[in-house]
Amino acid sequence: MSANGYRLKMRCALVIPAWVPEDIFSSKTAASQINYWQPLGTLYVAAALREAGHEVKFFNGAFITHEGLLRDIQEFNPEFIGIYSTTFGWEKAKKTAADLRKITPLHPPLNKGGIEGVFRPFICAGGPYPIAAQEKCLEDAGQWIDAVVTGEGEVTVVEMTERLQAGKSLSGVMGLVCRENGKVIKNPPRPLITDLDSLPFPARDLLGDANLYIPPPATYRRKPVAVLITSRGCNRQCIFCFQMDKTRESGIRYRSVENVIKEIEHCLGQGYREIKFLDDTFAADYNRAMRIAEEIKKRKLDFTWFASACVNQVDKPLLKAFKDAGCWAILFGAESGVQKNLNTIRKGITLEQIRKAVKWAKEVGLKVSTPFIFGIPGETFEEGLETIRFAIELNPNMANFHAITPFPGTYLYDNLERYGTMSEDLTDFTYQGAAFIPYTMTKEDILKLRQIAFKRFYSRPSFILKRLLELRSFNDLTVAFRSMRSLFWLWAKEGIFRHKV
Ligand code: B12
Repeated sequence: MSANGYRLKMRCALVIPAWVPEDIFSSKTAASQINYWQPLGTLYVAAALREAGHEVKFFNGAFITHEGLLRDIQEFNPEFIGIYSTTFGWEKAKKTAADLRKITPLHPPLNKGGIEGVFRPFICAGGPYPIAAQEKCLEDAGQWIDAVVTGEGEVTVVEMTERLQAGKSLSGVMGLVCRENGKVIKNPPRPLITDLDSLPFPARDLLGDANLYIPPPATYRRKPVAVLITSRGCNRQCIFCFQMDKTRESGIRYRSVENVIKEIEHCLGQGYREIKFLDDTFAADYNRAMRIAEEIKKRKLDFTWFASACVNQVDKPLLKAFKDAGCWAILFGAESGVQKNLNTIRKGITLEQIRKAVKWAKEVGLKVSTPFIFGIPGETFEEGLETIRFAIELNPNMANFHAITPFPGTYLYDNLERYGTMSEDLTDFTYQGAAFIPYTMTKEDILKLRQIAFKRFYSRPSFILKRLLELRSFNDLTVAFRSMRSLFWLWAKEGIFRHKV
């Protein structure tokens, strides 16, 4: 027991606030769109706290109600609580902190932090929104939250818990904004972790039933599916993308191929059969990507995988190597069918490069997924229709049609007035909510384009026939049924989007 009553082995709860698919999607189509990838970032923080000797439990509100979450956390009775938040999830994160504060502890008080006689767990927030909003989160959440982690969490949370145990001030802990004796302390940002190989593997064992963490239907082949990241950061300048390092000056930090392979083997040892690589650009280093594929093949590692790459960083031999190593699908960020709009979002690719990459991927037998976005600054409704025509011309196996979103911390958010207007409602900050409206379109235009896009792309008889001919398992059948149901509601024009067109 440390001098100020914190156990040397602190009980640390890491929490994803409660949310349901209907918070983002219409109830009629949520089943065919919902994604439950593992919360990798939070699992990295969990692994770091555990490696520092703390007892860590993970509570995921994607699968527990808010009340259930509060009950389970009360039972665990943590001294340290870390709450994850995206922009969309911030209101929920605040509510979770507020209600956790109201929970009366199950055992007598230990530290001097709180009011005499009442144990007061230390609550901090982390994740994309706190990283972008920083002290604004503290002001907004008032007494409910004690600190905000303003960058990568692994080192910061361990240093924080050490200071708490020693009863020392948190002043000077890099990558942290906190409140002490009523005053807000903004510590300097923590440099990004360069030696990623030094980090313990994400604590996936804390997830409980791994089969709960399934990607959207038709985007995985085998279960359970793990997500894994082989590098951090991106050196591209897309105006809508949230990155830890806004400037991108830190570029991409790579893990060694050996370290990546070790984690893959670790996941296979845990029973995973598919891996989704979360790297923003898996092939940014061509030779490294080739080596990872060759190593997977050489070691005959039995799993299927899915990765994202940039169209001008791949060629046919690399995609063939991916295929031969168990990759079954590749996601190319196509975004728009109009070159002017690709230039506006600073994507740094051409329509021709998109056509070539999709063609090569198909030729080597990979399934292709291409997301598109509507509402690009300067985009017209007619250009939006051109993007739909381009999507149909490319004819990928999966296409998604999002609304561009000005996430805090992005270039689009920081230069908003130049481009358009933004919703005040943080729950609109999903790829569906149309939180940004360019001066050249209306919100209805964006929602209409998404509706037309899904309807035209997925209702083509050739596409439906190809999907039916590809059915191989009962799972495929359920996926097809869900997609047909969404398609029906699409046509029925009823309840497809939260916002009426
Ligand atoms: C996995 C993932 C998911 C998973 C799991 C999310 C979760 N945690 O519950 C699922 C599929 C459920 C999901 C859903 C959504 N997501 Co998502 N998701 C991701 C993705 C692809 C990877 C996150 C990751 O693990 N990164 C790798 C790790 C190493 O980095 P990290 O997460 O930043 O973690 C570090 C720090 O943030 C911090 N940290 C992380 N967690 C915690 C927790 C605590 C307590 C602390 C102190 C620190 C801390 O330390 C970590 C290690 O250094 C990111 C894109 C990306 N590349 O980051 C988008 C991303 C986080 N998602 C995003 C969005 C918009 C959504 C949705 C709204 C999508 C939608 N449908 O519309 C929903 C909202 C869900 C919600 N409850 O809020 C945006 C958020 C942008 C923003 N500023 O809000 C991102 C950044 C994508 C993007 N670029 O636009 N997502």
